[in-house]
Amino acid sequence: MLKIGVIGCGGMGRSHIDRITNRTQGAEVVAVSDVFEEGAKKAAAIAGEGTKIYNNGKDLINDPDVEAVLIVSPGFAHVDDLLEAIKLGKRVFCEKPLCTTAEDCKKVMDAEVASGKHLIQLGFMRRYYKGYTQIKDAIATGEYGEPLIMHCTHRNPEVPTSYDTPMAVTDTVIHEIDLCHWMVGEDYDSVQVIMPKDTKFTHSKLRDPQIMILRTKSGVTIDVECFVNCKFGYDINCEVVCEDGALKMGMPLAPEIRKSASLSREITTDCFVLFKDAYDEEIQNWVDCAAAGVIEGPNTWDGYLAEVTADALVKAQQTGAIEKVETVEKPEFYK
Ligand code: ISE
Repeated sequence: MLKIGVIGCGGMGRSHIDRITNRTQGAEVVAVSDVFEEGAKKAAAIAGEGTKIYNNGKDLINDPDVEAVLIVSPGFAHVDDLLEAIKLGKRVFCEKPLCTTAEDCKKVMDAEVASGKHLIQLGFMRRYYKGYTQIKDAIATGEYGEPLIMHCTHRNPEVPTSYDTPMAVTDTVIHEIDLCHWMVGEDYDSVQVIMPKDTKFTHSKLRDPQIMILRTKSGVTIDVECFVNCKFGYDINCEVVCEDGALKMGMPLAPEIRKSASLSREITTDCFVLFKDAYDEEIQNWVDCAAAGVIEGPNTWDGYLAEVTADALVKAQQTGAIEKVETVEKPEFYK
């Protein structure tokens, strides 16, 4: 049984605690921490009697009963806990982002490389969604030739009024940033953002929709429509155009309904409904891999690359120009 400590007991933290406690094989939550006592108590109650409660991440990481750490605190708080866990050689699952600056991501990456052990997995759960894994597996057969173009849409029915223009990158398209480079097995060269006409449902601090364009080092060109007040549903699509065929993600299974002279199929409005199995799968995979001492999912390099690419996209939102994605050389350790 892998004994896990969870840092951050908000909605996402509690959802992971429920997942580990009720749907994950070979793991249990033995400790939780949060600066807000009430949240920590609620979370401990999900994990069950005897769960230890801390008010800071450092004490939880240093608890000898905690073998592995799940970090679900706000992004700006990740860096210190990641460095502490690396110091103690404890395995970590860290929700996106790795850290909120490229500099902090690099610090964490350097510390992990120096430790000589792969310890950190990032919470980019879309890599576990069947729709995407089917396309990635199909590309890997070689039957369709090289990928050339990707068309993606990332639509949310609506977002809170606190959501602003940069968040379209840092909260939303951050998923495609990780997913697309993983699908084609390449890092990015440059990015650009085009702002179409705004929807009447947005406000002065949010350009919506946006079209983001990412080019990989070999020239694969990816367009992502990000539309977070689309109103009609949580609608995620992806098509990879290859030399010998085009691969489009299937719609999630839902019955086609014929009624009153029309044909319809439900689109969910909730990302946790669409990606429920993917979340379960990513945590189970992390637990299984922790037992075997490996990381199969997104790693610290992926977290660093996502942060640097996101910074370039936020810059491109302001300049309208093509912006370079400038990373350090990928360490041998992650190749
Ligand atoms: C949210 O944080 C997510 O991770 C969702 O997948 C994304 O669709 C949404 O736009 C984000 O705010």
